Amino acid sequence: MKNLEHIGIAVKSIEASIPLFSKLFNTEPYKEEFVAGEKVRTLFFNCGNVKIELLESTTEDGAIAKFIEKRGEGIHHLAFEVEDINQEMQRMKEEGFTLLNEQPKEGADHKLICFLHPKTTGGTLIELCQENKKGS
Ligand code: CMX
Repeated sequence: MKNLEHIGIAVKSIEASIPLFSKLFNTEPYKEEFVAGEKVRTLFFNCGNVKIELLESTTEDGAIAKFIEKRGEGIHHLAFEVEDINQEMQRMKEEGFTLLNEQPKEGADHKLICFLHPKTTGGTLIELCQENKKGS
């Protein structure tokens, strides 16, 4: 793993959350993106070297909607950048972590991503991500 790339925060409404997070980070969001495969709207803030990704569900049965229903709004995942996502996924698998997707998939912000099940990572949903050169 190279570095913490972003922190995902689940919110009920991105629109309603903008004033709070703009005040908190003392900056405006710089990008909004709809990720069809994940059924989420995302909004990004820069905070030093780390991005903050607000996540709003676009469906009632999506991962973010389910998370908020069970745990409320708040930190949803930590995303770590890796050099070679296929290699890191293989390593994680061999170490006994449960991958939530067997192949890297396309995430927000031109990234190839893979999630690890929180039950195998001590309770935190971890995302591996790598720049998707093809998609950028
Ligand atoms: N962090 C920590 N724990 C979490 C969690 C999260 N984000 N989401 C769910 N859990 C917990 C549940 O509360 C549950 O705990 P208990 O058994 O103690 O109640 C446990 O994990 C397992 O729950 P589950 O019923 O097996 O699975 P869910 O249907 O709740 O799904 C998860 C959980 C992580 C497998 C699913 O959300 C997933 O596949 N996530 C990956 C994709 C994703 O999160 N996409 C949205 C973001 C996309 C983006 O960033 O662009």
